[in-house]
Amino acid sequence: MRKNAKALMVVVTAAALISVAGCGASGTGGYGVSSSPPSAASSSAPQSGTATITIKDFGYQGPVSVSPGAKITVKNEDAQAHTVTSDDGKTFDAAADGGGGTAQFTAPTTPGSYAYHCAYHSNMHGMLVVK
Ligand SMILES: [Cu+2]
Repeated sequence: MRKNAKALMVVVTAAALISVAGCGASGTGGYGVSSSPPSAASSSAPQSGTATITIKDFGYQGPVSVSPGAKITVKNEDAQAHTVTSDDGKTFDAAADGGGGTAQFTAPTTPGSYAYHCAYHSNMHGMLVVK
């Protein structure tokens, strides 16, 4: 009897872990504690918390929209250094060296449209949409 109780706890703990790990994907729900434990958990869930803005030829390329608080990587494929600087100058500011340099910043947690520019090249503009 003790063995059974312990086994049940293991199953419940595993189910809890899986439901936490899969919070980004809309699950089918209904694990329930039955004779068959959840198995073959899908490992193909996309990471919605990250995004990449690529800079090339003095222009920003994607993403148009990200989720709140997403970790955004800036990848600079130009030879010159560029930045992704919010137009208000304080929400985010990331500088990436030329020649493949990268930088990271965290997207705002408040949904909205955030215009940004390059601090070095005033003709470079982009828009980050958080939703
Ligand atoms: Cu620039």
